[in-house]
Amino acid sequence: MNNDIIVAVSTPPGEGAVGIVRMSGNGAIEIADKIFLPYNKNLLLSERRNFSLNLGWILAAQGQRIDEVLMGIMRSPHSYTGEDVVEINCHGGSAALRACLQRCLDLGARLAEPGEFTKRAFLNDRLGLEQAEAVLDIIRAKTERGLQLAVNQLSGSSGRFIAELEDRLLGLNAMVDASLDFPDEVGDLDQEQARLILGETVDTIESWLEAARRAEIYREGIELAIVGKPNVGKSSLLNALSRKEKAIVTDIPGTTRDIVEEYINVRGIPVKLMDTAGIRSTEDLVEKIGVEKSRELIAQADLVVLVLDFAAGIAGEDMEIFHTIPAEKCLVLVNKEDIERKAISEEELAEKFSLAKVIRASVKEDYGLDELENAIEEMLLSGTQNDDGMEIMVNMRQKQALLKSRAFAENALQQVGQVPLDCLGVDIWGALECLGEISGKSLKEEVIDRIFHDFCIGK
Ligand SMILES: Nc1nc2c(ncn2[C@@H]2O[C@H](COP(=O)(O)OP(=O)(O)OP(=O)(O)O)[C@@H](O)[C@H]2O)c(=O)[nH]1
Ligand SMILES: [Mg+2]
Repeated sequence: MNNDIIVAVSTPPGEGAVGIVRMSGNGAIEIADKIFLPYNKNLLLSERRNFSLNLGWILAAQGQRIDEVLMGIMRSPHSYTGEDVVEINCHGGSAALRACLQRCLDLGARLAEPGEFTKRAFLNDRLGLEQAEAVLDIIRAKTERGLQLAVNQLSGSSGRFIAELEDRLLGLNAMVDASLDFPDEVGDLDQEQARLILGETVDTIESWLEAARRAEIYREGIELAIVGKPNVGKSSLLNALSRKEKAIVTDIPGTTRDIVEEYINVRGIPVKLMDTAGIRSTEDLVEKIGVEKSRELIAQADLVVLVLDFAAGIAGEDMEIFHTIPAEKCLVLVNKEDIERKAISEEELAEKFSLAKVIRASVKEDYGLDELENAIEEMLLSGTQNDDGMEIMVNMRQKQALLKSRAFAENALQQVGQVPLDCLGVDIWGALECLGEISGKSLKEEVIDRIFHDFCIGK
């Protein structure tokens, strides 16, 4: 099915020092030979060493020089796709790249679909499906931590977890089959053993889903809304956390009227900060709309930092805002700790916010911000222990497969001893099949097509 030669520009559009045209398929090196004039004229690319880089010119159909390039040769099966691959390193302007691409197309290659190189790597057994998906996560990683998780995945860490699980379930399935087919020789199913295996399976999938929740935070990031009364220092906080002068800061209450957004990295978690209009009842139409938006943001955000002001004290409005924030996503930051005359006492804080995490800070003096970052990390990852060794990425598709697999395994666990063996076998097999969807062993072709369509062209 993979007999055609595919080609695409693999580098992003725009100017750059280098741009790469990538071509894969049997015959790709021969096409490259037809458009290439090497400096060492005596050697064809097809006669060159594997993994060699060859300097020369790309030629137009009439023989004019298009660009000086480096041709990289990777022969099947030792290439990304498992097929013959040529990577043409052009200069990174779009004209040279396009002309080079066109030459390959003219000579019989066809334009690759998004993700088709990686899809071929999967179909040629160079990558497991979960590894192929990790390639996408690597491309999209926003922080080093997210990248690390994706790289773990690419190196096959979750593949090993799956293989272990599958192994155990296959063993159990064999036990069931044996008791079914040779009851006289093997005897009845060892129910205790069966429960043990199924229980372990459910537990493993459970901790896997837990790791998934963690990984999702690192991959997708979270939204954090900064709310509070006017003039408490919300915009100053956004500027301090992002180390930019992004939002306008003045001592006039009501400075911020629209939502100001900025992306930061908190201990490897991509965080979208959203500074809002100070919340107060007002007759000013523009400010009113801003206040309304702030209320919407509280509902939408994953975390909300309520900023109070040591100089201003705690007013009814503060408590009103506080009560609109769901407890599990609320952090209270009491700002302007640097001022002498404080209008908020420790007793007041303890009494009014007994259940919330309260941080004393001075944005001006850069005090308390570390504690805030710690608290953000802690709240996001709370309840997800990090010591299960499962440093893996799990995407939506894989998560669905895990949930289905767990349901089958749980069902089987409950039914050991209660139902005929062949019924039990159906659930065990169901759990196995769902695991196979993660590795790609039991996936239909159209599903595979969909997965790779999320990729960019040239990857
Ligand atoms: N002393 C002191 N002043 C601060 C601190 N943080 C902010 N301020 C001052 O407080 C005033 C208001 O700061 P902003 O960041 O504009 O406050 P805001 O909450 O965004 O205000 P609105 O946009 O009007 O809702 C400015 O004059 C800041 O310089 C702090 O930690 N200590
Ligand atoms: Mg502001």
